[in-house]
Amino acid sequence: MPKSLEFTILATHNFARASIMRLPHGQVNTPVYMPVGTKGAMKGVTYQEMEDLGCRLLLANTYHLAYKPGGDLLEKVGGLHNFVNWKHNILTDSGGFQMVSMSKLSEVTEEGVKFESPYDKTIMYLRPEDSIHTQNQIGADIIMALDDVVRTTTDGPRMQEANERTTRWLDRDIAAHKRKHDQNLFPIIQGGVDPKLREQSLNDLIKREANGYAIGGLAGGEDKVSFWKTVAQCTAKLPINKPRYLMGVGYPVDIVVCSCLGVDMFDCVFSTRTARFGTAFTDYGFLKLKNNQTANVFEPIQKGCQCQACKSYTQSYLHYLIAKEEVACHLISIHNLNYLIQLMLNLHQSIIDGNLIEFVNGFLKKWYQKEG
Ligand code: PRF
Ligand code: ZN
Repeated sequence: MPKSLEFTILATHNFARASIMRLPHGQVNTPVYMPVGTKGAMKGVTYQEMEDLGCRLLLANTYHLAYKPGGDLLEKVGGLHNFVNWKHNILTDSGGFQMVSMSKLSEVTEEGVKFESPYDKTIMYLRPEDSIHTQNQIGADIIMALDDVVRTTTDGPRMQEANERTTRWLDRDIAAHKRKHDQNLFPIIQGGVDPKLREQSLNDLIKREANGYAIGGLAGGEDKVSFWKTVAQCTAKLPINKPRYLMGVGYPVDIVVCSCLGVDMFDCVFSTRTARFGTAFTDYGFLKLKNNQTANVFEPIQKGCQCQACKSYTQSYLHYLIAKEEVACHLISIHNLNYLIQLMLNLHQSIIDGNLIEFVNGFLKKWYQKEG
């Protein structure tokens, strides 16, 4: 039987790695950015467009899909791949993060999480067994453990409890997982920015010998130095021959730095969310297309960008369009996704070509220097 995940490192530079990850729905080059289609749809972008952009691994969320259309319906149609007609890979987050993002509507006990729906006030229980059962029904290529997530800035006994509970829940996840042959369950390292708690989480989770690991509990308001130190502590200890996924990180500079620290996978809603507010990624930092100055710029968002928006339209036209038409958000989303997908390809290739240092220097120099 073929393995559900094969991870081949092609080249390294210090901690950075360029790899090929083979999953049940095809091959993915890493480092990789995974666009987020929380509810089984990308906001304003079709799956065909995602494929054309070169995306081979997308993220969806168990909590939202369990609510609608529901695990039973997805199982009936043969999983989310069939339901949305996406032939490449999918990763589902467990719903753990919603404990933080929807904390006013959730309650955590040793048994699991109880959510009140923000839509119709119905109650949903998400125990480790429920999260895994729903993720088995959804059928993603990588599924995530249900973790007890607390705000990064929490400390004291609650952080310790969350850490230890995440390990206890992982054992319940592993016991409940029915599709080990074609779905990879990734544990999530927790422990906030406390090195001792991280160490404990790393030791406990590495013992469970998963096919890959996630670094959770970051990008939640901690300072940059603690963030980098914690990422470095995790990548130094995690098994070299398995993929590492840093959850919720998608700011271009963070992706570049953390790839250098040995992270292989990233996800974040930031690229598409910020696009809907009219902000585009460029080599020179963020470009706010709502800004009146762009009305007189008859050039694309980014010279040389091969995306649909840049090949066809000027900043001036996009600026004009934003006030009137949804299609502007669509075009900027496509540009931002293309930007990140190309950034990842460049990182991958520069590690292989042995010029990561030059690439990172060039990237940072431009990012922190205004054009012109
Ligand atoms: N756990 C889960 N999903 C997440 C995170 C986490 O810690 C983060 C990090 N803040 C983003 N998404 N399950
Ligand atoms: Zn573009």
